[in-house]
Amino acid sequence: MTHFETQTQPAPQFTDTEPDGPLVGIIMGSQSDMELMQKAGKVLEEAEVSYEIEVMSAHRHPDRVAEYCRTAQERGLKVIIAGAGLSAALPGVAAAHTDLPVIGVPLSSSLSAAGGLDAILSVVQMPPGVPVAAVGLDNSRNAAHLAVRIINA
Ligand code: RP5
Repeated sequence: MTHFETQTQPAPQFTDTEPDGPLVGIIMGSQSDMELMQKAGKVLEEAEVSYEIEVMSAHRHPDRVAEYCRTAQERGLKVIIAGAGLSAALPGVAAAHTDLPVIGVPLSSSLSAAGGLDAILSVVQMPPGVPVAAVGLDNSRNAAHLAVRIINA
């Protein structure tokens, strides 16, 4: 039987980083996630860590997600925080397109199954080699705190 396993690659060296660009990218699957995900932005502001924030869905805008994540490192981002609800593919898809640390925030919504367990499992159950660090349901603030720790490590 053939065994496929993703290997972490050596970090590519970029020469055209934007030194004054944001360090954290906050992305989310829907505008309806914005209010919750802005709480991560507030934590980053308090920590004086620069960030950008944008709605892009793994299902509705797959090309935008791929382009954003593939260029994130060369633009100077250090961490991506990705929030999504329901079949929450965004954090995993982000991790598939970048070697940066990705922190997934499972979100609840009015359509959630089992109170948001659908999103929790979607974020947590990544295959070996494509890691996503998951925080608790709707806990975007912890994602920001973790991002700050990663940047300061
Ligand atoms: C997910 O579906 C989004 O992340 C959001 O949490 C949920 C509902 O999205 P909307 O139907 O409100 O756009 O993709």
